[in-house]
Amino acid sequence: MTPITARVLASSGAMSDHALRGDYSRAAADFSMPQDMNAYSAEHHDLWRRLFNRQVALAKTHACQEFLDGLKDLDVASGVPEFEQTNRTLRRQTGWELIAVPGLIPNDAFFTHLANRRFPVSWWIREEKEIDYLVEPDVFHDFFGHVPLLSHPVFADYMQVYGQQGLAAQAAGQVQRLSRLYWYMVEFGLIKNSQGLRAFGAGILSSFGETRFAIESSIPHRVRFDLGRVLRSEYRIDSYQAIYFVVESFDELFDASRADLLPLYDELRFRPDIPADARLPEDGVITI
Ligand code: HBI
Ligand code: FE
Repeated sequence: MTPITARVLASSGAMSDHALRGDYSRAAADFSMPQDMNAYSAEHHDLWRRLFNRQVALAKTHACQEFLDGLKDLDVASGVPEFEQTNRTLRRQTGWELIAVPGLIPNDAFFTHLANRRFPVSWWIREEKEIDYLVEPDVFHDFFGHVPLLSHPVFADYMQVYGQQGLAAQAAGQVQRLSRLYWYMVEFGLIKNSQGLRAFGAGILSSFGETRFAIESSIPHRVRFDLGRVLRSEYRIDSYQAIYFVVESFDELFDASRADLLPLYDELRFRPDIPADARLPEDGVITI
């Protein structure tokens, strides 16, 4: 395992102990790299189209309107998208831009990019046999899952604040607790509004199985968003979530999370972590 891989694994925390797939040797110091459109074969574009068409069909009934609105502007049904093409629109909409990266990158690089409105997108696409599940984020997870909401002003602001909070959390030794906010909201967040219960998390919306599970199944625990509960809640990286947190609006997520979290870390310092499958009496249970 090369030193860089060990560093990424050690810092990202969320990854189990396996070598990363990307070729990190070609990335710059900030882990960005050129997206080589010639690197995608006809099979890769065909795989993108099948993944895209399957998820778009499901998103119509399972994703929040803000995600659908963002997706509509992207025009990426025909194959693996060219990030620079998307950037021309995205920069104009919310000042965000996509950068190609080899895969998961160390927290400090990740937070620094987000704090500067740069979203890291893994350039490679999964293999056929991984169509339903893969451990590391590929271009379909990062682009289809995360990019549509970067055109939504409140969510775009929230993602930049998260990057700034990440850098502050590193200085305070609180990255593990902060990373749960990203995990449970940016990756696996649900929203319940006049439309009903809908998904906005990228980890949900880029997965056929988890999109249906998160919205339709009676198995998971769904609770009202509570910042302290999220920061203390452990999570699973290799199965559907045991718990999903539900906001009523992105304003709620932004308002609750934009405050300086340092006092909250201190308040929670001696409160133990909560197991992923725990159901607490004070949980605001959301029924479907
Ligand atoms: N790197 N490329 C990439 N994408 C992520 O989503 C990502 C990452 N590194 C760290 C990370 N996410 C999370 O562990 C942070 O929220 C801490
Ligand atoms: Fe993600």
